[in-house]
Amino acid sequence: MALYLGLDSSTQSLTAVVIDTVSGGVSQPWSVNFGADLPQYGCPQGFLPDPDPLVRHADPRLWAAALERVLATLRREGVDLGAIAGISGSGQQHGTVYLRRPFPGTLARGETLADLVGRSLTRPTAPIWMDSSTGSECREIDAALGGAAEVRRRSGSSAVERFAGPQIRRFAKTEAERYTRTELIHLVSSFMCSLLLGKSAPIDLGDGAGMNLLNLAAATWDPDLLQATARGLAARLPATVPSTACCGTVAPYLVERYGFQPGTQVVAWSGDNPNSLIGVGGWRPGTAVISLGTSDTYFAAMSTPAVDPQGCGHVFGNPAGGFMCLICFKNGSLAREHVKDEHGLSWSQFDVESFAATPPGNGGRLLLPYFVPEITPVVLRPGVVRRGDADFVAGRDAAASVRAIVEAQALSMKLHSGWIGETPAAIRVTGGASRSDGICQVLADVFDASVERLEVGNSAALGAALRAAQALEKLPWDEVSARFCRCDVARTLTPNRRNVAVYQALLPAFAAFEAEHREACRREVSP
Ligand code: XUL
Repeated sequence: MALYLGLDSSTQSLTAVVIDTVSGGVSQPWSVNFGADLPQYGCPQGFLPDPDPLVRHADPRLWAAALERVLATLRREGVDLGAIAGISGSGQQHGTVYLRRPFPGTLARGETLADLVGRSLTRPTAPIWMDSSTGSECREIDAALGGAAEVRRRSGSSAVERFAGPQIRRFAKTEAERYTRTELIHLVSSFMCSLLLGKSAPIDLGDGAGMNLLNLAAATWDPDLLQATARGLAARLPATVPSTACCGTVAPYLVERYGFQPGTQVVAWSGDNPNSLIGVGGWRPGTAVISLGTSDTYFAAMSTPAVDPQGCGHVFGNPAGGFMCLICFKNGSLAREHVKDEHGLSWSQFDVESFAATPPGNGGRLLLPYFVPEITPVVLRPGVVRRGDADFVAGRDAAASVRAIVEAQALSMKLHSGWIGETPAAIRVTGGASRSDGICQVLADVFDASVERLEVGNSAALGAALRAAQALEKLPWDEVSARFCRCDVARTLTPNRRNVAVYQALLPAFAAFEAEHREACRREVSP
C-alpha cells in the first residue's frame, strides 16, 4: 500500500483526498467549509465582506484553522495518517500572504496553527484572486516595462489586477511601513505548504507564473519585473522550483498532533488550475478543461506557448512540464447561485426544468452576468445587463434567466479562448456545476465538442495527490492518468448539430453586445 494525501485550499473550502497507488483506489473527499464550519473568521463565502466590490481579502488564519480541522477529521474518521507516504496540495491562485519571518518548526503547547499564523503576519489580511483593486498598479508595471506586450512576453500575462505582483506593489505603496517589516511573501499554495513543513516552502512554476513576476523562458524571477513591482522584492520571495520538487518532510507538530511519520515527504504545492489539469488527466495537449467552480476557468496544456494579444488570457506552468493556457471568469458559481436564489429555484428546477422550458439560443434573449467585477473581459463596474422581451429584461422570467446566464458564460468562454488557437474535440469538465446536464449540454453545443465527465471528482485535490505520487514514485504521467483519471463514458454529452448552428449564429451578436457594454463602461470612466 502506498498512500498519498492531496489537499485543496480553495476559495470557499479545504478538501482532502487520499489515493492508493497499489490498489488504484481514491478515498471519499473530506471537506471543511470556510463559512459554515469556521464562522468565527467572518468569511461566509471565503472572503471578508467589503463594501468596495473591487476589494476582496481573506483572513489567512482561516486557511490554517481549516488545515488543522481537516487533519483532525481524517484522524477521527480512521484514516491512518502514519501510513501516508507523501503529501501535496493545491491553493486558490494569486492570493498573497505577508509574513514577519519564516514559520518555526515547533508550536508552543496548546498553540494552534491559526495562532502561529496570527502572530507571524505583517498584514492581517490576504488579497485573493477576486480582488480587482490594483488597476493603477497594473498600468504602472506595464509602463515601467515599456508596455503590456513586454510584460506578457516575459510573464505570460499582462499586468492583471488579481495577480501577486500588482497586489504587492499596492501594499508596498499604501502600507510602506508594514511592507518594510515583511520578510517573506507567499502565495496561498506556498503558504499552506510552509505550514506542513514548518519552514518556508518554495513557489512552484505552475502557480508562480500567476504573479507577473516570473520570467517564463528563464523559469525564475525576472529582475526587471521585480524592480517595477516593489523595492527589495527579490529578498522577500521564496525560491522557485518545478512542481515535482520534494520540499522536505512534515513538521514535528504534525507528527505529534496527527500521527504522521516523521519522514513523510511534502511535494511542492501548486495552484488549483494546474492541479486540476493533472486531476482530470489533461496534462498533454489536445484536451481542453473547463472548471466550473467559484471561478469558471478554461484551460489546456499547450503545445507551443502563445500569449493572448487582448491581455485577458494567461500562460502558467504545466506541472507535468511545459506550459498551460488559462482564462478565468469571476462570475462563475456565485453568479449561477445568484440567479437560482433570486428566483427561489431548487437546483433541479435550475438544471432540468429551466433548460426544458427554453430553446437553445433563448429566443435571442441575452444577458451579461457581471454580478461582481469581471476578469474576462475586464469589466470593473458590476451590473447585469439584459436584452430581450419585457418580462426577461425586468428579471421576471426565471427559466429564461437561467438559460441566459449559462449561455452567456459558455459564449464568453468560446469568444475569449480563440487566441489559444486550438479547437478541442473533447472538453473535460470538473467542479460542482459539472454535474449539471443542462450546463454541460450548452458547453457541448457552443464548443461543438463532446463534454466528458470524470469518474472521480475534486480534481484539484486529486491532482495534488497524483502529483505527490508521481514525484515520489517517479511514475510516468500517462500511467497516472490512465489509472486515476478515467472518464465516466455513460455521462459524456455530444454536440447536437442543430444547436451548434444556433450558437454559431448567436456568437457574433453576443460579441457585439459585450463590446457595446464595455464601450459604454469605458465612456463613463473617461467621457
Ligand atoms: C485563475 C483564478 C482562479 C483562482 C481561484 O487565474 O484566478 O481560478 O485560482 O480558483
